[in-house]
Amino acid sequence: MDRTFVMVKPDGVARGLIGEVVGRLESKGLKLVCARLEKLPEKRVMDQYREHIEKPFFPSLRHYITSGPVFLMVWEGRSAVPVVRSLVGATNPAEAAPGTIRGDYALDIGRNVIHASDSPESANREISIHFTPDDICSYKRVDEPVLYE
Ligand code: D4T
Repeated sequence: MDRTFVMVKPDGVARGLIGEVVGRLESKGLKLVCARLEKLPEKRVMDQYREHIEKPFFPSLRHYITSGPVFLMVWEGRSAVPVVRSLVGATNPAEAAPGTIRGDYALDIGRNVIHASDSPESANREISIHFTPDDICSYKRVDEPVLYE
């Protein structure tokens, strides 16, 4: 099974959207295998957003992402990376389709509620920034036999 890293950002946590996000991914059939609520330390912000460090929006992104707790998760399921990206919607909520998380719950690219890995390689990298292998839980969902052919 594939894994992806998902983070409800400080705006999503402050707006009480953790349950909505978790509910949507659970309803899809994905399995939550790890989660933690915390304020991100500076070092992990730099690791998480390393490709954006030189970008003009990085200072405000860094300030905002450490402004309150985030909810970090690992989700498991077939094609978990593209499946979660499609549920999350376009980076700019103004362009995100209705029915997606950003399409339904956000207006501003700098307050877009959620992050999800954009490739299996990013997922592995991001999971290892925030979690150790021992943090990942292994269990069966009772609906697994009917979720997959
Ligand atoms: P994340 O990484 O949050 O899932 O977003 P995306 O993968 O969809 O988009 P991204 O990497 O291009 O952007 C990372 C992060 O920076 C914020 N951002 C982005 C911003 O505040 N202003 C901007 O102009 C851009 C491009 C939003 C997401």
